[in-house]
Amino acid sequence: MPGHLNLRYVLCLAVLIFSVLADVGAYYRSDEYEKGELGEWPQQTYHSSKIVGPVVDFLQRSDRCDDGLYTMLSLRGSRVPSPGPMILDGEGNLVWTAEGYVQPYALSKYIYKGNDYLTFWAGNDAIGHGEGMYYMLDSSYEQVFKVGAANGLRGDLHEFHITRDETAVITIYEVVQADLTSMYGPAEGWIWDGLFQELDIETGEALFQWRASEHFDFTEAYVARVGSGESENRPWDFFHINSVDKDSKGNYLISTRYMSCLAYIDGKTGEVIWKLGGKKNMFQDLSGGTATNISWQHHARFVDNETAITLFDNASRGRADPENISRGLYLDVDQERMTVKVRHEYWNPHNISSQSQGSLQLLDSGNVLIGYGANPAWTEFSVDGEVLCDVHFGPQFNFDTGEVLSYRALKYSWVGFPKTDPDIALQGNTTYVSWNGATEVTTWVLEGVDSTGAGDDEYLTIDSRPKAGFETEIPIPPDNEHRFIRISGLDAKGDILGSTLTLEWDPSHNTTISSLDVQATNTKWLMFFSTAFSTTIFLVIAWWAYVRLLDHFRRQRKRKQKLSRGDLHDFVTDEELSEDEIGDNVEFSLLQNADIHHEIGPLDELR
Ligand SMILES: *[C@@H]1O[C@H](CO)[C@@H](O)[C@H](O)[C@H]1NC(C)=O
Ligand SMILES: *[C@@H]1O[C@H](CO)[C@@H](O)[C@H](O)[C@H]1NC(C)=O
Ligand SMILES: *[C@@H]1O[C@H](CO)[C@@H](O)[C@H](O)[C@H]1NC(C)=O
Ligand SMILES: *[C@@H]1O[C@H](CO)[C@@H](O)[C@H](O)[C@H]1NC(C)=O
Ligand SMILES: *[C@@H]1O[C@H](CO)[C@@H](O)[C@H](O)[C@H]1NC(C)=O
Ligand SMILES: *[C@@H]1O[C@H](CO)[C@@H](O)[C@H](O)[C@H]1NC(C)=O
Ligand SMILES: CC(=O)N[C@H]1CO[C@H](CO)[C@@H](O)[C@@H]1O
Repeated sequence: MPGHLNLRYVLCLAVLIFSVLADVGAYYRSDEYEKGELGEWPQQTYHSSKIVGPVVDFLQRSDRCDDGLYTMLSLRGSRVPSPGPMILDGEGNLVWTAEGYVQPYALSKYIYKGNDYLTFWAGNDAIGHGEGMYYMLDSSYEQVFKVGAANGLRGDLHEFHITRDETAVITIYEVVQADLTSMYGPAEGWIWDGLFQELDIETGEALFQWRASEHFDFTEAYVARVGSGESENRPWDFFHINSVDKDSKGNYLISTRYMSCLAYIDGKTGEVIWKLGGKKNMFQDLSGGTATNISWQHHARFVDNETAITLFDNASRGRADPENISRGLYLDVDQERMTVKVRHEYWNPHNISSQSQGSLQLLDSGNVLIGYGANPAWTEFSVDGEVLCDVHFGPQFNFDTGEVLSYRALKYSWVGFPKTDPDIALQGNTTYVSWNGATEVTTWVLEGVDSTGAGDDEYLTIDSRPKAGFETEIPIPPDNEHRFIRISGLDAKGDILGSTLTLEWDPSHNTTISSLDVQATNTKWLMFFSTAFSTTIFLVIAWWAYVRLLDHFRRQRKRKQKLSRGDLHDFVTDEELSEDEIGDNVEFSLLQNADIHHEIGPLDELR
């Protein structure tokens, strides 16, 4: 079997080398990668873009994972210099990322009012939960919605889920006072209360709000209070809500990490209808305890018309401990009979124990995708638990260190038409092209003209290449005679989706230039010209003011002169002189008079 597998990977690798012309591409079962010899966060840079992309290591791969969907990560961690929501293709190549959304959580795709949106949270996550905003970008990556929690509260990172009712459910952590005597604490203690809200996305108003401390006993928590709860600065995080789903009946399914249970909440009264797992589990476990012994779980979702629940279980209770290995759970839940049964369990072949975060998604293909949260890994299983694809986006050597991670790992279809132009770089006789977020380009066409300022129809095709990875390389053929080149991106139908800037190519020089340089230079020139322009305007105004001032003093001088002499009163009155509109002619004539009569003497005395 190993021989057979090796051949398969060699073939995969060969295919990869031939199809990916510029990206480093993915690794396959790389010891170097997993030992951290390729870096704490293996990454790749590109010629045509300043973006830094990830490099993944496939530990296992099957064409049964090739469903055309994209992997959505919210990449962050101490080794990730540019955290951001991130989309990868089936080969592990970068498709899109955006800087400036820090720290990103829970990148997902939803259809909202008929349109596709990328959705995620970004904000301050320093305290283990967060204070930030919820973002929705459309297919051109324009930010269409930026929503916060309602009622003056701050939106937490753990959930941003769009419901079947086209509303959003989000989580909130709020510091409030609570009587902690049941936990041997102060009567006027402090807790991090766990809330969730259902929001109207357009108005940002809360349609429903629920608060854990009103419905759960503190004694149901598995997390120790010791060291917290005594002061407002150190509230006790007793509940730790981390997912919210809404069903067709208008009720909610929530997950509480520190009570190790799922709860079903009445959508009208907020009453807890049932609890699954934890100290007050209400279900009969038909799997002998294996369905209800969940712990520190995440991402609970109703599936199969609400007859089943999927979740990511055992984000172990402390630092990674091989004794408690994370598992995906697919549970049959009978809400009438109040029974629960394990339909499937999903185990990572490398026994990953994730102490936090994680996700489980049922895919349309029938496969199950698990994201390992605190650990940079995702695994795709067949529905009955066979491992199909096992992928790391950080070395195993560093697992559980928080150096590279993604809150959830999810797969969705996505079509992106960025508003930017594609980026081109030229190095010697080689061109490179990339277009952050453009999913529909299938072919890159190298085009040339003989002069700048040519119209689109004057460009002639020099060569073309199928799009490969994030960045595609196209050599300029030796017989090319066009001095100016650009690259256009074509979709499957052959329509042009966008063209790069035109660069000048000089075969006698080994030049290195990219559209980013040109844009930077343009920006510099723009800055130069705008600075020059504003300086000129300033000087003109200053000169005008100076002349006016000079004028004013001159007039004053003249008036005083006249007043002392009296003989000019016949020509100009005091009133006229005091008026601003006084004519230059009069002034001029006065000056002339003064000069003619050599009457400057008395003025010197006045100074
Ligand atoms: C709890 O779950 C684990 C993993 O599924 C299982 O091996 C174990 O037997 C369960 N414990 C009990 C008490 O049922
Ligand atoms: C889902 O279940 C409800 C009743 O529980 C039933 O009326 C409905 O037809 C089911 N829908 C599907 C798609 O199976
Ligand atoms: C493993 O699970 C047990 C409960 O079965 C729990 O008491 C223990 O703290 C867990 N260990 C870790 C390291 O999470
Ligand atoms: C994973 O754990 C199982 C038992 O829990 C063990 O048999 C297996 O060897 C472990 N695998 C690895 C890769 O450590
Ligand atoms: C580029 O190609 C031309 C021929 O078209 C050749 O003369 C030149 O040396 C090449 N330049 C580099 C940097 O390879
Ligand atoms: C062209 O320049 C690049 C870097 O600027 C260099 O890596 C490359 O070797 C040069 N090629 C030739 C043919 O001189
Ligand atoms: C697989 C595994 O280790 N499961 C553990 C998950 O957590 C529960 C509750 O703490 C344990 O009972 C299981 O053994």
